[in-house]
Amino acid sequence: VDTAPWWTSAVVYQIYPRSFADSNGDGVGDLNGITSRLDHLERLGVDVIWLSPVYASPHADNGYDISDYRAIDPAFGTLEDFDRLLAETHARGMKLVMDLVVNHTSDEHPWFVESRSSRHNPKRDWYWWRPPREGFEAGRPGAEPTNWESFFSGPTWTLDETTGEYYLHLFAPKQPDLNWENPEVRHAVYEMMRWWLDRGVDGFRMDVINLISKDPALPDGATTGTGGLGDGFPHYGTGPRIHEFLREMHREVFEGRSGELLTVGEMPGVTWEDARLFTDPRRRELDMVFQFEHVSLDHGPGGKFDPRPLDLRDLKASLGRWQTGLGEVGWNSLYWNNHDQPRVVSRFGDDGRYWRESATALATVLHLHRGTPYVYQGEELGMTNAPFAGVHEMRDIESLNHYAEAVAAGNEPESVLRGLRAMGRDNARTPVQWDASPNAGFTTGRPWIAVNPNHTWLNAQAQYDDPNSVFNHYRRLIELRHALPVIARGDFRMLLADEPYLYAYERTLDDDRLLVVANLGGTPQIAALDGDWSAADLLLSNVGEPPVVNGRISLEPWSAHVFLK
Ligand code: TEU
Repeated sequence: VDTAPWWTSAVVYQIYPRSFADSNGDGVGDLNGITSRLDHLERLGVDVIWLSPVYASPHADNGYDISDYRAIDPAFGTLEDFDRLLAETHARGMKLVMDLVVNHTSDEHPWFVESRSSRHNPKRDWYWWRPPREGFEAGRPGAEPTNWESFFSGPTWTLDETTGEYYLHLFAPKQPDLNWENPEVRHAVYEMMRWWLDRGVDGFRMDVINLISKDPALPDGATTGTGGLGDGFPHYGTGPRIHEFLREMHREVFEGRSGELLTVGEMPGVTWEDARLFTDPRRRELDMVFQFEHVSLDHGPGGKFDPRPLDLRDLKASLGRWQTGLGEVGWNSLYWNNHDQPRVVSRFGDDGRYWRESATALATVLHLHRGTPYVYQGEELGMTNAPFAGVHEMRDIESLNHYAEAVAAGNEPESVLRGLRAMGRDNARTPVQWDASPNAGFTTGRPWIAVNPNHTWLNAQAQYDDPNSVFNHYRRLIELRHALPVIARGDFRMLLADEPYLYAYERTLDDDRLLVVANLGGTPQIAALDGDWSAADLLLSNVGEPPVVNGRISLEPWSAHVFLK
């Protein structure tokens, strides 16, 4: 009997609603736009949709700043539109997972409006309020209660004049952190989660969920940050009560509900050892987590906006470690892209000469690992980074803040821009390219961020009927996971770990052996493998059958092959 959870053979598709499809011509994607494009997802064959936030929000961080957890933002539609999208998704046999952003709210959420109104308000303790540092006058530099640097530049504390105290925000000042030490906060969150599950949603992707437990002593961090600021991560990342909180959430929200739900925790800085604890089914915390190790390997000495070329051996060592670490207990999420990462074909592939080959080779390598693959909108088309002319074409608060800070600190604007062009989050946020028409079929109005000019040839319409397209390659990868238990559940063994351009591994289940071998570089390679693969079935290739003599397989640039024997 197959007792593996349903999500071992499932593939998730992430929608960033603002950039997916606009139904009313205001230049911003919306729920009805998504509903109108569900055929695309059905055709691709994905099992689950994860919807980035669609709740009421002032949009300081594109919806990751929520002012009402039980309302749909008018920019995206209405609750009625949402219910229709959910029903249509279910009617097509797919599930829908919501984004849960509960490390922080918007500063415009009524909870925070009350909390800031006076030191004695009953909701005061729902957020992190602290007086200025001993001996410092409120508002002066250095008066912040800790030296922590925000993810979006500057200190993590903002002074509120009303009460003369500071509040904590790990992200923007418009994203105050909730105080999870307070049980009222936790139970308000659980109640809201039950409300959405009762409405029919199929689970949650939990935003920065490993940051919710802070060390209440709030110690300073080592001063590594810009302008004398410090790294607070050791004091809020995977903090002292995180496992307790997630177990409580599981008990209060998920216990006794259908086993068909999905929970995935987004966890910057998480190690595989922690991840194994979070995803050990006996501990009843989460189904899987998003880790960040493999998308940090190209960060340079100056951080993410100072990128360096990826060494493929580092990538294999990292992903291989996670495969092994979560091999017996726990479960991996597999992703190259999301709304926070540059496009993978531009980042780790070749978006010029070998655009199609590198997009499909990278997809092949990722999808056949052990774990649940996530496809980010447009990735299935091989969408690329955007050619931003300057910062005036960028929209993301992280990029804009970083630019202002780095230029004020005396850096050359052109060199700051280089980092943003390579690594900025807006690369992932340009509209989905549906067809070759002026706004790529995304909107009839003026898009909130420019459409990539390459939509004239890179678009969904051009790929549906082309058997060799990136889209059809993703479709076949998804089909393979559905069809073959060895992909869903087989063991993983990395091969040729020291080869700088080859990515090869074996999956085994009972008598089945699956071989994935890819050349992730622009020159021909030969993979010398143990055993004879010449008689094995070629299940999938992005360039056609390769010459195989016993265990020696000749690989064209950016070719990827999947064998079964
Ligand atoms: O991201 C959390 C996170 O740690 C980073 O990926 C972040 O996007 C940033 O790039 C750090 O350099 C989540 C959401 O996915 C992101 O969109 C939000 O901005 C953030 O949390 C705050 O809610």
